[in-house]
Amino acid sequence: MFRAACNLVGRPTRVAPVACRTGGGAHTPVMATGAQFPEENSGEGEFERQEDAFRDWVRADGSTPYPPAAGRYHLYVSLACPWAHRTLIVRHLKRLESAIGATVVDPVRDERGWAFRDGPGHSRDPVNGFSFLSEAYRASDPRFRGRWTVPVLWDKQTQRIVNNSEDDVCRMFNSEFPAGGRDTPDLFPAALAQPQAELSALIYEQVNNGVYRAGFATTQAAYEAGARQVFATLDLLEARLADRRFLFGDHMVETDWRLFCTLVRFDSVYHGHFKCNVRRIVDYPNLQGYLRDLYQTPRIADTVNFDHIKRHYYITHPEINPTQIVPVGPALDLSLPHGRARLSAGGES
Ligand SMILES: N[C@@H](CCC(=O)N[C@@H](CS)C(=O)NCC(=O)O)C(=O)O
Repeated sequence: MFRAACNLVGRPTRVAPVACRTGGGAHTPVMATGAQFPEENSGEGEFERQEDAFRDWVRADGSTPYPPAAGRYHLYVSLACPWAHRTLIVRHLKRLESAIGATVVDPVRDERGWAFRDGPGHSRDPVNGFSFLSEAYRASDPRFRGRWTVPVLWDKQTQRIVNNSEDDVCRMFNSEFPAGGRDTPDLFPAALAQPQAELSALIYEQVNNGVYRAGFATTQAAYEAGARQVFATLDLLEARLADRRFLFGDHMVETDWRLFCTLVRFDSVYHGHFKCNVRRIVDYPNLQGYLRDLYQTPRIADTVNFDHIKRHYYITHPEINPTQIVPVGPALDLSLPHGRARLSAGGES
């Protein structure tokens, strides 16, 4: 099993000063333990995520070389990854499964990046026969030097990646592809555009990426700043959800699903592995009910794979968990009653 200090092929490990692990006060800089992703670590031990590199758009109006043809595009995802998970959820909610295929990678990633192999809940690549996701990146841009991330929206016709930003892919699935059913939800309603963009940005920064900023920090100060921000925002969201079923009222929008993708992983991996341990989601009554409510939305549970989630995080970040032992808990039951229907205009349902 891969246990090297650096998770990236040919990348030098940048050694940053790190504070003594005795608290967040006065620091005596000592040599850092290696960062999980050295090239995305600031001098202050903060994790600074790479930008998404492929940002072309599928457009229904013909303004790009990518029309929304059924069967033309394919999604490469990991069920462990919160960003990829959101694209899979939107694909489900918009009933695009038959128009857009999807292949799940092995949750355990090594220095070669995500791999396609047969196993429980993952498979070989039926579209291109790639062994590794890096092959899709290399085929699209031989000069690409970043991390080979999921999700990837692949175009079978031009044989290249159209887009690897989950935000873009979710918007395309919502609005550019003809939804596969009449009553699919609009996840980006025009009337909410501004407040939704603001809340989504907050949740991205402080929660979705906040847990990574805590987990991938290599100084005490950077960790504490990240972790405190996560809980300050969860506290705000707990209050917001006291009298609304979903973040914007009775109808779920994409922002709910971006929050869901972090909440559903929180008690299993972010609480322990990323040290976001002030509280668990089960300790927040409203967030816990809300998480169950979203989880119990038809067919969403099929997209949640705790085996992939736990094995990915605990095995794939050797800088954080060198033994690569995967914990047996926690015991979670997201199928219990959520008690949130009383908050809808229609009352119980
Ligand atoms: N596109 C996302 C990031 C996607 C991402 O980081 N995916 C992770 C998995 S959760 C990945 O594929 N990592 C591959 C690697 O680190 O080598 C964003 O910028 O917010």
